[in-house]
Amino acid sequence: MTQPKRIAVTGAAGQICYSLLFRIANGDVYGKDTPVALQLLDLPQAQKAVKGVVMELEDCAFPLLQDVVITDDPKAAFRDIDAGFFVGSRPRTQGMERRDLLNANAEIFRVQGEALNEGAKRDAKVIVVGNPANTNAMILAANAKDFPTENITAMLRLDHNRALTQFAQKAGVSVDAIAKFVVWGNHSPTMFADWTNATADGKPLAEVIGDEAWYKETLIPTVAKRGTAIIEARGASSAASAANAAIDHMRDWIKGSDGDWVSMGVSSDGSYGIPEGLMAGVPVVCEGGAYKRVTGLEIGPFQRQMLDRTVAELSEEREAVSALL
Ligand code: NAX
Repeated sequence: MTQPKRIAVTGAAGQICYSLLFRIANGDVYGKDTPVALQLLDLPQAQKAVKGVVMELEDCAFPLLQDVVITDDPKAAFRDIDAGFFVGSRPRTQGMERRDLLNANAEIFRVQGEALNEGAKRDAKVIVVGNPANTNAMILAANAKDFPTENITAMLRLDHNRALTQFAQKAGVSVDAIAKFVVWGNHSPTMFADWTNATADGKPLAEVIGDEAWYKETLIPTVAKRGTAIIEARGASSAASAANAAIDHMRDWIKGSDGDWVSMGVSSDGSYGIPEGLMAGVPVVCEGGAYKRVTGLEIGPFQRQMLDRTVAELSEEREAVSALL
């Protein structure tokens, strides 16, 4: 059998991982012909819970799952990895200011960036899910000095997928009929779900739906507030859908996106007026194990206003954690 792909997953005892780990072990990222080994990181107090999850993984008898490591040491977790899902992060607790939350997470991702730098394969692909995902990914990249920054990405795919279904329902088409849609900016309520170039079965989506007021007043806020709506309905934050989005993001990056756009948080090259180095959601096309930014798009006044708003928030976050960059 071929060598397994070694995959680090942080926050392994958490609720997203309770779905994510089983999907990875089932071959949903690398495919049904590629064995995998999991390197699971969580805090010391969560080690027992991780062991419980691993017992359940064993009880699934996944043919592709060759090895599982459980650790509270980031260096052990990231050694020789081909991929990393950075899900674990510090949640906001009562009375905690946004700046404190940013700083607590910045410290976690500083330590993990150094460990990634020390042990991971240089072509490892990394997705940051743990919030604030974009800024955490930026800190990770800044502290993994010999690791290629383009291999560190942040997850916007859940927002992307959420919007696809809303559009498909409104347009009366299937989700895979929709192409060239993107969520720009920060994974936060300022994100910009942009249908400007989107098509449904090859026709402009805006014409198919024919209701700009719905797009601006319903779609954009619905997608932005979807996480809160899930918490209100379920009593817990998005988990299976977040895991699914992480799988989609990594699978497309590895296997390709068939020419379609997907939304990924990547380190800005300065295009579209997004300051260089910010980890911002942009449209990309994945092919041959790499992503390429979609370039040369014209940005209209409404797009500019929405983009500037989310980029301003990313700049503020960068400012708040500047000591660790
Ligand atoms: P949980 O609170 O269920 O699990 C988090 C796990 O991370 C816990 O087991 C905890 O012990 C662990 N952890 C904390 N600090 C750690 C560290 N330094 N090293 C390793 N593990 C650590 O959260 P869950 O619902 O699984 O969500 C995880 C993260 O995803 C949160 O930050 C959440 O806000 C974020 N999300 C991001 C989304 C995105 O689209 N980018 C969407 C879903 C989700 O809200």
